[in-house]
Amino acid sequence: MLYNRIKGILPQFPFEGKYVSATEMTSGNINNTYHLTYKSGDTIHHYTLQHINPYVFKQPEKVMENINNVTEHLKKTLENQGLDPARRVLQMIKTKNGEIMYKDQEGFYWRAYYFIDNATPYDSVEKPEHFYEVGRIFGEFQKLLCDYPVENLHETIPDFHNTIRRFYTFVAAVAEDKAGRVEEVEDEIEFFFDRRRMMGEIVKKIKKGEIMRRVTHNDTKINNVLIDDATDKAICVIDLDTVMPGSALYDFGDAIRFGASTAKEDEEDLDKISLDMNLFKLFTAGFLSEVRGFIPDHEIRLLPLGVKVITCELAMRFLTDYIDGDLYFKVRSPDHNLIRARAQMKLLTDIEKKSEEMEKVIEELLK
Ligand code: GN1
Ligand code: MG
Repeated sequence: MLYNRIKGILPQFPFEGKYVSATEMTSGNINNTYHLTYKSGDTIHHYTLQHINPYVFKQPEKVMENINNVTEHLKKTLENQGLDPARRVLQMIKTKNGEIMYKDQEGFYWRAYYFIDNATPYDSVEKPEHFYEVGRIFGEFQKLLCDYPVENLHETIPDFHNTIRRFYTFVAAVAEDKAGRVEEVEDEIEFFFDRRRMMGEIVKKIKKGEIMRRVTHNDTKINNVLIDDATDKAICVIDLDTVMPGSALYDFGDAIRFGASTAKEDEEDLDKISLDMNLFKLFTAGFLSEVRGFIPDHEIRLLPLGVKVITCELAMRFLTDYIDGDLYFKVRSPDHNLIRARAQMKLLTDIEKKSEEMEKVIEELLK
């Protein structure tokens, strides 16, 4: 039972009132997340409790240090602009001992946040104008952090978007064939060999200094943005686990990969999957409304490359995990990672066809 899993953890945090209920939130692929309800008198309190995945996050203290630094900076910047950060920035709750996380008897880490009420993280675009807002708030996220020193952040998952390294990790997984699955995915394997040069283009541009390393979110899915129920405006960027030094191209690309697809990330019917250019336009307009001025035009013109590279990266990460026997991502069936990989490969094929069209949209918006 869910309560039994968390009952030893709850007293470690200063939650207000009496425990009422807990439900598991299942949209994440990595951590276990619970929505808690407490009550004191007539007042209801909501919290988010998370168990951090130790396989993925080897140094949770560093993850939390990054989150703490970034949220403090966001808060101060908003306050300096005369804005109230209360519903706009994720707020951690320290343990009763004043720690940033609680380490349980088995050595696993837990953390808690205030839950932001009357706002929704959508898993897909329900109203097109929401996607403009998602673009705008991810652009704003970049803007609010553009004066934060990148070198102060830990690289909590080293080489997270180092797609050249990721390709070699993939090749090593194929060679090892831990789960005996390689034979059945030969076509898929070839797909990535065909794209290995393209996949490395952003890494090379960063190395050459052609594009800047920035503070990036690195998991810009639409469900990592809260949309205010009353105003339909994006109010808060959540899931700051992978905030690290990175490239704006990946943040832009990942948001498009997930949110502007006509189907779910793990859609089995490949005919349903394509890139929705209307959603691409809306997101891009929102994003550019915030980043023009501090992201130079030559970098903005590379945003479609970000869409291609990140979709290829995700497709290859899902296939790698399938080949490894599902060690990294949570799966709901034995072939879930293969389904995800094939869906992302189909999406990439469509993205490749629409590259020029994406570039045209950007030229129009730059005018
Ligand atoms: C993972 O668990 P979630 O949804 O926050 C993954 C992202 C992937 C995403 C794909 C730390 O994020 O990189 O893009 O799944 N997070 C990590 O849905 O690997
Ligand atoms: Mg995440």
